[in-house]
Amino acid sequence: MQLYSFFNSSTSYRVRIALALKGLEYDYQGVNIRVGEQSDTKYTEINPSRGVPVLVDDEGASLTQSLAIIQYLDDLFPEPRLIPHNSVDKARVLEVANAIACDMHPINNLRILGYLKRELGVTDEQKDAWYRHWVAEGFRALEKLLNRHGHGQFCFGDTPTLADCCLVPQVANAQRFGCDLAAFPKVMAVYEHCLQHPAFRQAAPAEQPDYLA
Ligand SMILES: N[C@@H](CCC(=O)N[C@@H](CS)C(=O)NCC(=O)O)C(=O)O
Repeated sequence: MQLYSFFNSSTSYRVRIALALKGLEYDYQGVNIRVGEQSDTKYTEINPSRGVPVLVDDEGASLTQSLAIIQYLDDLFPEPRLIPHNSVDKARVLEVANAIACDMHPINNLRILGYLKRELGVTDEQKDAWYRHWVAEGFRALEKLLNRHGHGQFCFGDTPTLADCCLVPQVANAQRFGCDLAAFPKVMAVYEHCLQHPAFRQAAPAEQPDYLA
């Protein structure tokens, strides 16, 4: 398999965690989204949405969208299972994953921040305020969800799920942007617990071949 990824892309990080949890090997193809490689003509043939990650499987099928990729991996390589079978458990895991992947990530994506600056002329301070505002909104909801329905040391239980694959990169991103996360102790406890797991450490930005300090 091949994974098109950027070291500090949170969506790539989600898939890297899933691959590491399942013990799957892959070729790492770095796409530097900081310099716009996601918009190179050759790459847009691979992903018309101009983003990472993309997974190319052993049969050559090219898949975009991190949650779809993780679901695909979970179907093909069910151990360890990241999306539970049981309907309620599955819905809880997807609830957290979607709160991050649909409500939080898209409005703070690189192209959105770039548009705010370039097209709407906001200052760096205003852009950072935008980022921090939506992170706080998102984590406020997540903190409540996890306190209500979470259990164990991961989001749900004593083994990681898709919810943890989404939570860790989102926290890492927020820390990179200097957000104060003290108001979200449950989110942070799950984050710290995940970081003790070897698969989460293997998937971390600093461990990737395209890492830039
Ligand atoms: N919903 C997509 C989002 C993919 C995406 O936009 N990834 C970001 C990196 S975290 C990206 O490539 N951004 C490039 C840009 O905004 O130009 C997924 O979950 O895979």
